[in-house]
Amino acid sequence: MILKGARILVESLLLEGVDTIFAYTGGKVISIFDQLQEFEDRVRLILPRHEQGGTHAADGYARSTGRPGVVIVTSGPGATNTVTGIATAYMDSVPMVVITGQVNLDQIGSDAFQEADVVGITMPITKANFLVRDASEIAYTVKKAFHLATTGRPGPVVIDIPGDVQAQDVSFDYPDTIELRGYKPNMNGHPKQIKSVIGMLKQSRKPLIIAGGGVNLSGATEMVNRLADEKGIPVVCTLMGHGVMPKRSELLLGPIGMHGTLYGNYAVQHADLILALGVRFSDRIVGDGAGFAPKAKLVHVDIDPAEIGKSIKADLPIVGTIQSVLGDLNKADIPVDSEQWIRELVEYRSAHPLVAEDPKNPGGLAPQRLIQLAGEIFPKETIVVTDVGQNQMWAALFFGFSRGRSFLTSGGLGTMGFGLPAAIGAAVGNPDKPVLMISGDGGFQMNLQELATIRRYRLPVKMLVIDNGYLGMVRQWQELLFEKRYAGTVMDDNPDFAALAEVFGIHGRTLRDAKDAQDVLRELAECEGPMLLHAHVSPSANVLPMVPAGKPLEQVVEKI
Ligand SMILES: Cc1ncc(C[n+]2csc(CCOP(=O)(O)OP(=O)(O)O)c2C)c(N)n1
Repeated sequence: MILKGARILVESLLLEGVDTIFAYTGGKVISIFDQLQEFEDRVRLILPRHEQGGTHAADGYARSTGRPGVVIVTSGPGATNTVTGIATAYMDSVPMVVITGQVNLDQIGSDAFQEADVVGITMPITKANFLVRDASEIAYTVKKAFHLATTGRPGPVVIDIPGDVQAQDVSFDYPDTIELRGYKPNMNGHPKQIKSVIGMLKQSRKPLIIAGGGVNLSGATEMVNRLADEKGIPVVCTLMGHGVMPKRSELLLGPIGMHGTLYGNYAVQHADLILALGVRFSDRIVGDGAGFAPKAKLVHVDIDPAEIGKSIKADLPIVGTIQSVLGDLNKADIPVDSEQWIRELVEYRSAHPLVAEDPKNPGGLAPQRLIQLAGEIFPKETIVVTDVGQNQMWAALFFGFSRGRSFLTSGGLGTMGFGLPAAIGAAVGNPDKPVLMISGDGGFQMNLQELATIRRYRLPVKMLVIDNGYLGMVRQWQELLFEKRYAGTVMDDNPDFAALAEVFGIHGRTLRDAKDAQDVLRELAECEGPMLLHAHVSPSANVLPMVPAGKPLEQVVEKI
């Protein structure tokens, strides 16, 4: 069958099962859009208002559904606008395929109109990227891109297609298989290593599981739950590992690291055996590497061998999927003697609880309490999407998550402006689940043009904008380390976000008083369409406890 390159691309995407594409048009992708129009009944095209928004939306779609997000943008500025979104997905190992238009082959390198070296620019932030030089390569490249994006350690892949390649007529034949030399992710942990873990667990009196983003990405939450419950092993998580266990489980001790709970960090520092699952031990988790988990033997399970030993030395490295390793461990009869350890942790926890208030502003509207209330009011299947900053950490600490893929956040890159568009992607991919976006006043203003996208597709996203009049997380650092010199962090002249939502055709409400919080949050949870709640919270609230960067986990600041 002879087809044009643009048509081949679209047919290939359909054969990969793509039914949703986040796309923004332009000169070098018009022909692809034109072809997509013919398949309107099979592919939903979501048009954002900015390519960064579209890319974060595809990311939110992928994180929440487990299916790769697909993005199409034009050459030059269209492509460069996706860079932050691609880097965000790369840092958090999110499967994504980004298709960029490119200037014609003979114009490449000539500073042509809307030319940018996309392959060069995205090289360090993609799992792989390809410039397609002939239409006969399109089908194979698409097959390869989806395979790479979704297997092993997932990640974004870019396909750059020049305009004249899209117009070329060639014969179309979609490959059944591909052969990628040197690319063979190791799926199963070595039987000898599995035997060793079993032995180590039997001897341990203070075992601990650290669940990382890999647990969510690979859909292994149920398996971790089972292991923890059946063997009696307490669980802590990284920012990306939230949702690993039911929030009320006695075994769950919340997040660890810089913005972890006191009891989570205590567990790490006193454990004698740590089973780290899909964790990359970022500096935010480890603090001072030399003092991290000083008493524990470390078993590190990861699909990516490059992660093991990168920042923390593993006593027992296991390269494989969490499913395969936990499948083996769950089958094994392992008596773990951890009763006393669990009792110790429960006691420590009740002596050092999280406090959902701002001690500097008693009776004020504390953002911590607001988020805790939201966690009580919103249905348990809610997907929470945060922005970056204090709002993100308060959501992580106080909302309470019970299922995998229910907490979407930019962990690795820490991208302000992620929340709103990623919530759009989550809503597009999960029409049956409530989606709550929690954002700060600063981050919300980085991509608020996407309110128009919410309106256009009538996506029932609930938005909680936490306005503390500051770029709060940085203000917190200035309070702690720069003698309260609030350089460049004051935002006391924010717009009326509720009125702004109304301008976009979205219901908006304002909250100022703690006593109204319950009612207005209920309205947010129960209203049918999208709604924005602009909450004026206590400006002095801080994320506490916190471990300053590079310090051992014991050096906790409990009061600022
Ligand atoms: C794109 C981007 N620019 C700058 C930063 C640095 N940064 C991290 S948190 C933060 C403050 C966020 O303020 P806001 O959105 O109001 O949220 P809050 O911390 O008050 O909840 C800043 C500026 C960032 N993470 N991302």
